[in-house]
Amino acid sequence: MPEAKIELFHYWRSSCSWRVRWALALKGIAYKSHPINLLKNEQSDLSYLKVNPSGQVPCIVYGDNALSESLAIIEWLEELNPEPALLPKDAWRRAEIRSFCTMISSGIQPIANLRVIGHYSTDAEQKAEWNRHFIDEGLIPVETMLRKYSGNFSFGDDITLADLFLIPQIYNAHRFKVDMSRFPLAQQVYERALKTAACDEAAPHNQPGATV
Ligand SMILES: N[C@@H](CCC(=O)N[C@@H](CS)C(=O)NCC(=O)O)C(=O)O
Repeated sequence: MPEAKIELFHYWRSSCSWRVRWALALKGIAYKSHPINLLKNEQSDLSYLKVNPSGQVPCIVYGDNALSESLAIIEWLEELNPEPALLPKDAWRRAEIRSFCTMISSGIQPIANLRVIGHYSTDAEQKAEWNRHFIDEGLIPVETMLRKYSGNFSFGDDITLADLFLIPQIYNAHRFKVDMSRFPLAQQVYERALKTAACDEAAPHNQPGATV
């Protein structure tokens, strides 16, 4: 367990924040919550930029230090509290899981980020169509990987890092009305994961400020 208390800056509906909240819940690590309202542009407040110059969530503060980027945060949590393990012992399988996560964290999520779609259009339906298009396209290789690796969850029958990245992305796919009948394995894993306690605890509807 960490000696200092972890502080988490996050937004209830942010998929990247959900990844970190889920890892914290799985590893039983308590944290102090600092909601940052992205719709009120609080991520651009000077006070927050002093914590995280990238002006994005999530970010954690631990003692005198701050750490951004969900993958780096989760891998640090994994080293701090190795159980339950989010990555398997086999080095090649770990690399495959990281590859899967990166398809989502680099290939899908950034294209649908608020600052990207806000620059593209101010029209709500145009923005939704943009998200729908890129999430749909990005899920094609994800579903192909699931065909090879999935069991009850993305990689086999245990929750791994891969699920922490997949499930929040599928939540957003539903939000933007992606046709999930095209991605049956992703949908099955999503439904199963939502029933697990740690995933639910970290889910958007259980966060401060949630409006759904
Ligand atoms: N690569 C970063 C991405 C962080 C990110 O894009 N966060 C979004 C919410 S999911 C955000 O803060 N968006 C605010 C904005 O676009 O201004 C991570 O994995 O933590």
